[in-house]
Order: sequence, then structure tokens, then C-alpha cells
Amino acid sequence: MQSMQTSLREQQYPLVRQLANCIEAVWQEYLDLSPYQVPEDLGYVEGSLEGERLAIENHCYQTPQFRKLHLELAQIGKSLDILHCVMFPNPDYALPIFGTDLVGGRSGISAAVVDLSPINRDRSLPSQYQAYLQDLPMPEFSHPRALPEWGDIFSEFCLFVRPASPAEENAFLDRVKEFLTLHCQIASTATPLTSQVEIDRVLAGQEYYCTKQQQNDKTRRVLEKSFGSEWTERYMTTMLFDRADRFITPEL
Ligand code: BLA
Repeated sequence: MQSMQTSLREQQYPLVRQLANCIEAVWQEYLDLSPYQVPEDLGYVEGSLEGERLAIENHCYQTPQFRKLHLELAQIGKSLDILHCVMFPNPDYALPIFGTDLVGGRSGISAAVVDLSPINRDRSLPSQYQAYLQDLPMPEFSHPRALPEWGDIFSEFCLFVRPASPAEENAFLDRVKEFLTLHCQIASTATPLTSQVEIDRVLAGQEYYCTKQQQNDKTRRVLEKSFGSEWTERYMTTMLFDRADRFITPEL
């Protein structure tokens, strides 16, 4: 099993592999990682209902601030490589949701997305994030892409492009590293909420994010082709975009 997992990453498009390595390195540098129990049958999955083989490997961790750090690598046939990553904060931390998605193959990456998505009602990022991000120079990309209709969850700093050259691929990688480093630094010194009302607001914000992401038909279609609609629904709602349990803080 382990060797299969290692070899999937080795076979993937260089930017997918580089981004996976970068994400894990930043996590290890800034966060206090512990294992996260992936449902037994979902750590490594392979399917092929019609057409090509789809292989998925999941790497998950948790930390004091994050209930789930999820890095997923997928490969469809020999041609399509996918990286998906979401960091779900614990509901007692009013932190945005870091997410990134890379979709591509032999001829290049067609979609590269990264964002720190706000979870509060007015859809703005905390001031620490704003202050840093608004001064960050924005690299030029020759092929920006338009967000889909469900994309109202993303912040004004969301980057969504088709990187058209090795230089643009590197610029995307640098951008993800900047977002991720900032996020891990802020998170590791954040203080937890103590008010149930505020915690409930975080939960509602995370739930809205998940509901919208579950509307991504492009993800759904790819998974349904290999695994069918029932499995896909379960995977999208339990593994990709699951809701946090509502926990009650002890009376203070
Ligand atoms: C797009 N995601 C896509 C596309 C595919 C997938 C095939 C279309 C690529 C293109 O338009 O060029 C497929 N993505 C997957 C699959 C998985 C996956 C199968 O993660 C997992 C197994 N998606 C996310 C996250 C973000 C995200 C965390 O999972 C952002 C933070 C965004 N993906 C995202 C967006 C699009 C996309 C915005 C474009 C959707 C569109 O144009 O309609």
C-alpha cells in the first residue's frame, strides 16, 4: 500500500508533485501535526466503472487549530492528475478556510485555484490577513479564469488561472506557499473562541463553504464516472467537504 501511494505522487505532473511536497513541508514546519483517522476504506481508493482507472490517495492530519488537514492526490488513467487540499479549522477558531485545487495532465495544468476563504457573514477576511495580502505583489498570469456560479465563497484574493508556462507554474506555486505560510503562522498563535454563539457562527460559515463546494459538478462528474453516484455523494460529503460536529463548550 505504502509503495503504491509513493509511486502515485512520483508519476504525477511535476507541478502537482511539487505543490504536494510544498504543502506538507509548510505544515511540518509550522504546525503540530497528529494523525487523523481516515475512514478505513477511503485512504487509498481505485475505481473504473466506465473508461479509465481512477486512483485516489488521501493524506490527513489534525492539529490543535485544525480539525482536518486534507491533501488528496488523484490520477485518472495516464492523462489527468489532480491535487486537492483543504484545511478545516476547529470550530472554536475563527480562521478562514485555506483551499487549493490543481487539475491537469501531460499537456499542462488547466485549472489552478488557491484561496483563503472567509467564513464570516460579511465574507471578509480577518484584518491580519487583509493587511498582509493587500500588500502582496500580484504576479501577472496570461490566462486568468472566471469563477463558477457557486464561487461566491472565495475571497477577493482568490487566484484562479490556467498557468501557461513554467514561469507561471512557479508563480502559482510561490503564491500558494505565501498563502499557506501566512495562514499557518497566524493559526499557530490564534486564541480559541469561548462563546458558543461565535462558535456556531464559525460552524455555519464552514457549512456554507462545504455546501457550495459540493455543487462543483466538474468534480462530481469525474468521480461518478469511476465510482457511481452513491459512492460519490458519500465521498463528497464525508471526505472532501464534511461538516464539523457541533460541540458544546463547557459552561464558563
Ligand atoms: C475545477 N475540479 C475542477 C475540474 C475538475 C475537477 C475535473 C475542471 C477543470 C477545468 O475546468 O479545467 C476535479 N477536483 C476534481 C476532483 C477532485 C478535486 C475529481 O479536488 C477531488 C477528487 N475545488 C476544490 C477546492 C477548490 C476547488 C478545494 O476541491 C478551491 C479552493 C475549486 N475546482 C475548483 C474550481 C474549479 C475546479 C473553482 C473550476 C470549476 C468551473 O470552472 O466550473
